[in-house]
Amino acid sequence: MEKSIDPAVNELLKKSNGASTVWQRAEAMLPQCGFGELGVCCRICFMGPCRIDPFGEGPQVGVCGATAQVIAARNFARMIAGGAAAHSDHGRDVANALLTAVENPDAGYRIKDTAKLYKVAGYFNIDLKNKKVNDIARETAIAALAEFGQQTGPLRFIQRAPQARREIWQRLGITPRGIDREIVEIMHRTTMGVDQEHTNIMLQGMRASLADGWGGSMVATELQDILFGTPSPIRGQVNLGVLSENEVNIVVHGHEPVLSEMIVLAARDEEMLALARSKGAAGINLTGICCTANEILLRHGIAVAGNFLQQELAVATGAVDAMIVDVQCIMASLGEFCRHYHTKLVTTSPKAKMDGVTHIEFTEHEALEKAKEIVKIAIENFPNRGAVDIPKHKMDLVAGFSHEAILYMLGGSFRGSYTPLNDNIINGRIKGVAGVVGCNNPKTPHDVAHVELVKELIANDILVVQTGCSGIACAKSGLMTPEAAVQFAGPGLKQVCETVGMPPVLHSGSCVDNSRILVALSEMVTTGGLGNDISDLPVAGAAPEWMSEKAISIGQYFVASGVFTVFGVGLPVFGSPVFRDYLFKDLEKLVGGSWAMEKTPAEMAARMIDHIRKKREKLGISKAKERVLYDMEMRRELVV
Ligand code: NFS
Ligand code: SF4
Repeated sequence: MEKSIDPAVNELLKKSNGASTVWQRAEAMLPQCGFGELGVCCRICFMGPCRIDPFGEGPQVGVCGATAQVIAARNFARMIAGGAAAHSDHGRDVANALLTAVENPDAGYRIKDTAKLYKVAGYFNIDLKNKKVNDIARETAIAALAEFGQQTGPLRFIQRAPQARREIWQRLGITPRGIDREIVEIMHRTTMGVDQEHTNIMLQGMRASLADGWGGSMVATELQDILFGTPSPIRGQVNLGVLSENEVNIVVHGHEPVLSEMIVLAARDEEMLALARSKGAAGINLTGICCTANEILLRHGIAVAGNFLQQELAVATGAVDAMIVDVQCIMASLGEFCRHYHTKLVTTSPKAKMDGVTHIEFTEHEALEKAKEIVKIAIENFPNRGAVDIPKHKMDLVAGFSHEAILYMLGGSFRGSYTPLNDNIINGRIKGVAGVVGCNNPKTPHDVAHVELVKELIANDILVVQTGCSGIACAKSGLMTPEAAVQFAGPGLKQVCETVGMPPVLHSGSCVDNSRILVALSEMVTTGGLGNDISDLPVAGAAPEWMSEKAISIGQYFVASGVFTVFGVGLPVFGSPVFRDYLFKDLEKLVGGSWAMEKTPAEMAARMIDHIRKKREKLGISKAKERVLYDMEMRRELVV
């Protein structure tokens, strides 16, 4: 079987020049440790490492007496902590950049979306009267930063959730208090000899995940919109074919637009362009990998070179003059990989260095200056290019579906509203909405599950909203063009897409932008007609090819927000039937959402479609209503 559904990947894999790829290393790793894969390996203290025998023959408790469910729950909660920390620390950097924009205009940051600033300031109870934009921005940045170290809650953005949802969190005692506090408390409760009840461990797991989705990630998304603009529909291109033969290719890879936005400015700078021409290049071609690519795609229409599993292959084209990385999802192999080609790899974050790799520290205060310094490295490296092998494959897409964009697209710019969406769900043209998100994983053929799952969903009249590497996967397969509705969508969804002129699959951004989906779901509840909580909505979530701790945090905050969420590949919980059943069954009684795991896209789709059907039945919108013509008899009965 081919490694990927993407021909660009399969082509480049055939011609490796000695640098090992993620697929080769994955194969060399087989067989992988079964205890770890099942979630029942513990190395939290040094009486261990301990493992539970899933066949019931060997040890059933660790040296300290920890059961399988305690070990699995602690591991799971720690994954949430890792993921929530990553998203939230990103949010913190954005808040710092907003503060920098106010205090040091020379740094290069500007406030782009004042309407959003006023709105966000409102959530922080900042008085807007008689204040300058800069003062409001300063107060907003300081208030956002305070959310991280806050000791008593609730986090301010929690107020955006439907009341019924907030009451559930209140009752369970899982309303997040402070972003950092919830993450630290997981680490405390899961260290040796503290919380020994899987249900109680997971209450904190849920609270920390909510501090991510409705906290750190939402701070990142909203403040990025203030600084760099709220996305609206924009055309772009995707896949390795976007690399240029005759221009300087710069690939930004990682997550924080605080860096990539400045590279965008620097790459368009006249002085830089002139320098590029002086080296024989026709210009500067900026593209991206992973979520930082999604960020600049949504705001500038800048091309995406690929998703997570394509990072090495971008270098293997021989056409990348510099790859600029910041934080998260950057493979440790890149340093060695780039040594096989002319590509200059540059790390930029004080939090993320790599052995033997050039480091240019990017600071918010000298943002634009540093960005130019980095762009210069790429330009200087252009003449060193050897043979170039750029696959032809690339695809058009329309991206930029922020919650606000969906609002205006459906309701018109003067009366933005979710009413048309809700109406179309109620009348059954659209059966429901699915969020399909997350990573790639070499354990499963690249992009296959994303594309097949999403095709199945839209064929069943389910509108799909995407973020992250999953969004890039479906964009490459042509699912994010308005024409895709005609080709792939069911009759009802097709009709809606054609009327509005939108694709059946909406790209909403990076992984922190999953917070946009939370806001959209809340808006659907508020708009009315679909119940009074997120758990009443005919919606479902999926991460078909996940690999990162961040995906677990995202999955958990969707579940804790009331959404049925199915993961592919596997989940490290199957070594404890008790903990597995807790996630897959018991949670639904607590929070109205639950986890599931299915190996194939067909099974994932079936579970999601079934869930959406059940929710429609419960809402009483499952059957098409027949129009009844009242006769005199019936009218009389109505009056009585
Ligand atoms: Ni999300 Fe984005 Fe991709 Fe997975 Fe990594 S880039 S933050 S974690 S691999 S989707
Ligand atoms: Fe083993 Fe318990 Fe230590 Fe974990 S905490 S390594 S189960 S002794």
